[in-house]
Amino acid sequence: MRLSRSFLPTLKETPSDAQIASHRLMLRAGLVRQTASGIYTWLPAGLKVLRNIANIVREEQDRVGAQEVLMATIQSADLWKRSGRYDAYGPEMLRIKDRHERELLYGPTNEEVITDVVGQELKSYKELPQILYQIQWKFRDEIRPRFGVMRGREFYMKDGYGFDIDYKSAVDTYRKMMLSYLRTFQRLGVRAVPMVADTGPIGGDLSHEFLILAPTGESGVFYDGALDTLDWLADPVDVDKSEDLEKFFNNVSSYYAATDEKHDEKAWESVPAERRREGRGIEVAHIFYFGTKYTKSMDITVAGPDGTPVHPEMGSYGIGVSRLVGAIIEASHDDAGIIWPDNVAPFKAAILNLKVGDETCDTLCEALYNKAPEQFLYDDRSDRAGAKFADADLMGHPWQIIVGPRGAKEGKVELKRRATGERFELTVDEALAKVLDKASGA
Ligand code: 5CA
Repeated sequence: MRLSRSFLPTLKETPSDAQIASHRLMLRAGLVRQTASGIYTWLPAGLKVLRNIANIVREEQDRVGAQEVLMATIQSADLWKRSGRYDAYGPEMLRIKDRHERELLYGPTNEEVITDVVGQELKSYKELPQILYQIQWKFRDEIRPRFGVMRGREFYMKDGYGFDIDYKSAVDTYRKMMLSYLRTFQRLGVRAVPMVADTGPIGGDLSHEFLILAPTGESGVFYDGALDTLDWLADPVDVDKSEDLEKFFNNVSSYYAATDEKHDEKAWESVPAERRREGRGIEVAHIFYFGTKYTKSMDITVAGPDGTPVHPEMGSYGIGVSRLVGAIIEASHDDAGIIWPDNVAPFKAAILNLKVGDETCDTLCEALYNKAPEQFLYDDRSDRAGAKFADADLMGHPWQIIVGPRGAKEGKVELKRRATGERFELTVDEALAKVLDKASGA
């Protein structure tokens, strides 16, 4: 994208109503604009980030055998009356009436819709297990929307639902999802630690939340730093083997990790002092096993092996995709701006033309830009170099390719790595190789 022609409204001043770094930076870097309390419009660069995250989530869901669907945002109140949650859910649910006075609602979560759809189609235990997921907008009328997209009212969530014939199979599904989440977060360039959690209004008795360490997090967290060193992308877990899943789960669970609500000082003391990580965490995902809670209340059965009807066992699996944009920034920024992990960044690199109008600079920049126009943000504005550096740092591109008249004459550019500040003098081809190689996720 050419900066001179793009809609990337950056702000020099810090917006006064934004209390935390990610909210300030998302506004300043032109990622989002608020349209009503807790409701945002995603601008071009912000939407790219949201899509990059969603695509990684999708790939890792598919990898463990989950199948993508897309449910409507608007739901019928009747379904929620069937499950008994219509009254229980309270004022967070946005209730709507259509022109025929029929009661509708904007979905805060989708257990009822998916249980109804699946229940109508499944006949036999042979069709199980099934894992279905979607990436879709949700609405919760939060009493205090705050911190920008971190606690919005409308937000983008990956919600997945597992259906199994018995407890053992449901636990396998739960463990598959846990692995898929750990892989997802690692690919996103952040560490999210799974911690045993309460199940709240979703219900059930096995649950973990995943927290990213950041000073502005809403929960206190304590965990064994050894968890940060485990490489889930290299771990050869066969997700079709129950023993593999069990080994994986026992390994994760063997390390201490707890939010302040569940913290156990005695167990904590058995973690070697140098490995104790203590701080605050942002909940970016939550997984629940809740057995037959919905299949019973909504009366969904399949024929079991001996022909008698069985209520399938369920779990639900959420990732806060829009919250992750804020959480990643909380975990990865400095005074100058955002530091995007490679796989999440809206652009792999900014090309900074320090002397627009100089033929050598212009020609070199154009040639570079045309190699991968969708991956680069070409700063072709005739602004001062200082303004370009500041904007590139603010927007957080993993690389800056700096093109000045002296280097350009020799076919050289300066490459800056945003995360470390390292600088390299390189030929155009060397710079391209470095930037695009990193971009492939290697
Ligand atoms: N039905 C289950 C999982 S499918 C569920 O709704 N779980 S949840 O309530 O924990 O939400 C899943 C994730 O959505 C949370 O971990 C959080 O990351 C994100 N989330 C929840 N509320 C908000 C909100 N108000 N703003 C932004 N993200 C949110």
